[in-house]
Amino acid sequence: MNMKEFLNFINGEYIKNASGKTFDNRNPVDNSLIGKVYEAGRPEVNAAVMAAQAALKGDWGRISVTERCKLLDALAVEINRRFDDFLQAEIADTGKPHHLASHVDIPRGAANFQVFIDTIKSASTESFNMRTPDGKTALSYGVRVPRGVIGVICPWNLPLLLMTWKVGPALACGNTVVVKPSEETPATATLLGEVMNAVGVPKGVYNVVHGFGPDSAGAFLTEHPDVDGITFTGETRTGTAIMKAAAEGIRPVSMELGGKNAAVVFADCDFQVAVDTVTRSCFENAGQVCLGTERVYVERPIFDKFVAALKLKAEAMTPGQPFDAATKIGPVISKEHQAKVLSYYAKAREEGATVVTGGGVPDMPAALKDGCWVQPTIWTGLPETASVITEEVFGPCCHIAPFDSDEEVLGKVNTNRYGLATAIFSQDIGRANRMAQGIRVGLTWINSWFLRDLRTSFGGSKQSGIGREGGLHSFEFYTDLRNVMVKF
Ligand code: NAD
Ligand code: 6OD
Repeated sequence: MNMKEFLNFINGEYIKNASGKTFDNRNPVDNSLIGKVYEAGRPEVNAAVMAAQAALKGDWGRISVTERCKLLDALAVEINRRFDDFLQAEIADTGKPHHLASHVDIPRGAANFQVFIDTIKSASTESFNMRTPDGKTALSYGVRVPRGVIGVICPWNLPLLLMTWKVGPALACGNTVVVKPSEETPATATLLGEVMNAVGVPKGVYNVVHGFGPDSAGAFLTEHPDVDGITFTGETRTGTAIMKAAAEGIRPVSMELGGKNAAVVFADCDFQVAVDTVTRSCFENAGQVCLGTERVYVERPIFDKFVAALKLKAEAMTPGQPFDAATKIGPVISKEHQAKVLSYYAKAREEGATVVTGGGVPDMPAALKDGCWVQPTIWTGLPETASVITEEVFGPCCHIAPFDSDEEVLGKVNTNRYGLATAIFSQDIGRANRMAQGIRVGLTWINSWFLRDLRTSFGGSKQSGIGREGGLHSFEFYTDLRNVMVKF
């Protein structure tokens, strides 16, 4: 296989770096080398930010909303035309099954540009008339202007989807961006540069710098004084470091952070819907979805039946090659993450869990033995203070506990520092809605999970984030709202 090179994309051109420093990009399916990535140092990050600042003052700053929207549409069309290139790149970086990448990651990567077209075209602002003390009139109105250069820092779990979820609205609002993809998944952000050039997005509007966090491209970007705002998706601890960097110069942040999400399954649920959906919310993308469930609370009358049914589902999650139709689950992202997930599996045992299924590494064929595999895992019997009930594992695992009353389960669900998402299963819609309104999270699904309407708000409460993205909510971060008062 040809060794690939992942270059930085700055001012419309692919460039290496001044330092000559590279790092490996590996395929988590078998840990094979995909290629080398050129790490951006301060000179490259500075060049990217300067290019983004210049683009704001150039053609991009002058084009109309209609022209911007035509480009957004063209981006979506071109991503779909090159669907297979994006698919191959995303799958090589993440090892995720073909059915998942082709139904979720890549289509959403395109949709994230299209969905903001209607929103930006119809976005309005306030205006008020008033009488002045001297008997004249004053009209006061709001104008939204682009915030400027946006630093976009992304994770590895849904690389194209989560990156375009920020770049789409940022460009719709007239900003320019410097993207720092995860060091684990550099491919699709790099490829998107070709798409930008192909459809005629002006140079400097979209830039990509590769590297790590501290003392690398991530920190150089977030510390850069000419970055006007930072949007971040990733771990809460990293978000804290980025907020500290953003405090210098009082730059605004948008934070999509970690979660420790619960599912609440009432005895009156549609049992099959609950089992099928919780299977997805626990194990899809090998449990590496920020919205995924790691705590399941089941009403006592159906507890044993539910545990048995989820066990069967977990055991049917066949691991394997992404393009094999029988594959239901891929590897986790890296050897480092595999070790982290397995350390939680060990902790759960030490803390007294009953291992219902899984708990280790699956037996894989020789060609995949070096991959980053972990078994889908279910525990019961732990106290609410156990590590795997309080801390985010970000792997294919969950603890299942019984409950006896709405108050009890509400208390347990809310006793966590995170507040990202919940899934509730009940056929009593009143009860499910009362529960939903009492849970301190940004997102609740009733009888479903990860069902998205991109016009609505997305984001976390408590330590799961700051701000909301999606639809008009994205404009709160990606624009600066100014007020003009005219006296006449
Ligand atoms: P991470 O925080 O380790 O890394 C995310 C990005 O931040 C990477 O690009 C990394 O290089 C960069 N980074 C790390 N340290 C930095 C620093 N000091 N300065 C600037 N950049 C820095 O997260 P991850 O492991 O890539 O992703 C998994 C985490 O992301 C989980 O906690 C998950 O819950 C969370 N996540 C949240 C959402 C959401 O919408 N709330 C979505 C996806 C993932
Ligand atoms: O669907 C989305 O817009 C979104 N941001 C999903 C996040 C998933 C987290 O892993």
